[in-house]
Amino acid sequence: MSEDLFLKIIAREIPADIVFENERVLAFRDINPQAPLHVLIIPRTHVRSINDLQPEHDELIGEMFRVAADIARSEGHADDGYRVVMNCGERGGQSVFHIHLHLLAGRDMRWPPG
Ligand code: DGP
Repeated sequence: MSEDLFLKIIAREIPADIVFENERVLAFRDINPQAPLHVLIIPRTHVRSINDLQPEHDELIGEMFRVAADIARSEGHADDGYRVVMNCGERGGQSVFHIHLHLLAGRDMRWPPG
């Protein structure tokens, strides 16, 4: 899968169902949803994976989690609960190399994850 896929969504070169955006982050519905609500929260700036995070990204990562919580709340899942996941690398299940936080809600989550 293209490394630049999510940059293309940010640039509106690929359509996406965007649920939230500001100057720093974008959130859109996953094309292959694994739960009734499945949204990806991404930074506008390109960071390849968790392995590439720098201290300058700390605030950005915090904002991504807060945006996930805001979306979960606005979609009615805050009280029932939900899961946020960030995959890293091939064995971690990462297929798009532009960091993204998965927000999954609307069903019971299993543990441990597969
Ligand atoms: P991961 O496997 O953690 O790298 O998650 C990548 C996710 O990106 C996966 O759940 C499917 C989603 N995805 C891939 N291509 C597209 C696309 O073109 N549009 C949207 N909305 N989601 C995509």
